[in-house]
Amino acid sequence: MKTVLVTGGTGLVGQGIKSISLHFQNQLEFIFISSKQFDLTKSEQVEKMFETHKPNYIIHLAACVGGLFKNMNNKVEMLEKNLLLNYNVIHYSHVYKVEKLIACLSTCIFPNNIPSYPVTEEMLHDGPPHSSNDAYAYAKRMIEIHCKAYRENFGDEFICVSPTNIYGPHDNFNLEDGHVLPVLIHRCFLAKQSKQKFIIRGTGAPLRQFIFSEDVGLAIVKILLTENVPDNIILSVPESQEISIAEIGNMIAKNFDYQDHIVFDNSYSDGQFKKTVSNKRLLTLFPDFKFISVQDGIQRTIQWFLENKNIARI
Ligand code: NAP
Ligand code: GFB
Repeated sequence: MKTVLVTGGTGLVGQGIKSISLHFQNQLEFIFISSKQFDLTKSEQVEKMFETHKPNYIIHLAACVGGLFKNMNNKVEMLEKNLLLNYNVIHYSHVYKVEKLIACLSTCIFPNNIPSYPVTEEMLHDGPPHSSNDAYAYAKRMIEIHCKAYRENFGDEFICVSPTNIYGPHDNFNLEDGHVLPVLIHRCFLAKQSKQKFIIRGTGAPLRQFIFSEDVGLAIVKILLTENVPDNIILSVPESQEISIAEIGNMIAKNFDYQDHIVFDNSYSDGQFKKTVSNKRLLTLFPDFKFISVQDGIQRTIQWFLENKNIARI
């Protein structure tokens, strides 16, 4: 039985992996790590983590993560914490002879100005990312450079995945730091509770592809168990499922029966307008991969939030 250590195991994606891990219980023993056990920005704690668990595989999810406004307002923290913890995990994965490492990039780190969409994996370094999250983006891009260096110099199987906007149970619903989908769920809940307007920041025009956390978890574990995969794989729903922030807000409001109370506040930034990505490489690997629909995903996420709002990150 191979052991797979999941950094960031208590987060949105980590919990997504946990929810599908039973399907792989005959092949993998999962170890889910949180920052309370090991602070990965500290190299001595990373060494201790490897000494303690000696994992065969690493799924590296841990990161200082947030939505548009957290990225815009905390660039130094996003850069320094992510550079530190990514360096430590990748460096010591080599030192402790990890057989396979999968590290997480993101579709928001790709170049902002693309001559023609969709974005594909080869475009990663073809231009600067959107200014709203450039600090986070460059810290993430160094993961790809670092893994590539270990592949070229030592033949390590260190590869990356690039998820698009992820949502689901155990997300960060904090109104300032969270990503748009969980924030709009939380804000719509509060608006209805206090009979206030449901405010959606910006114009609502920007476009996104939203993927449910369990789909990301399943894709990552399937990639882990597949030999000779490409060194970077975008994890996204098809381009055809790209949706505007306004449409997402309306879908969320309809779940709360509150769609007549939506107001857009365009004094706030829209951030990146679009970042349409191709999932061709993923579907070439797994032609039968089925995605949970955004309608079902939103319903499940709202239900989780309502049942867990006392323990959720708000
Ligand atoms: P999340 O819910 O915020 O979880 C982040 C995880 O990282 C938490 O488990 C946290 O542990 C851990 N962590 C943070 N700082 C740490 C430290 N210093 N030492 C050890 N652990 C630390 O994030 P997520 O949404 O699951 O994201 C997982 C990965 O997917 C990240 O690499 C992110 O960049 C990437 N990604 C996310 C999205 C998205 O839309 N969410 C999209 C694309 C890519 P504690 O909870 O114990 O503090
Ligand atoms: O998920 P999000 O915060 O980040 O989405 P990105 C931002 C979009 O949602 C902008 C609109 O167009 C915002 O104008 N929006 C509307 C809101 N209301 C709100 C609100 O109350 N809060 C937030 N946050 N947005 C993410 C990166 O970029 O892309 C992540 O920040 C990750 O780290 C992900 O990499 C893939 O989609 O712009």
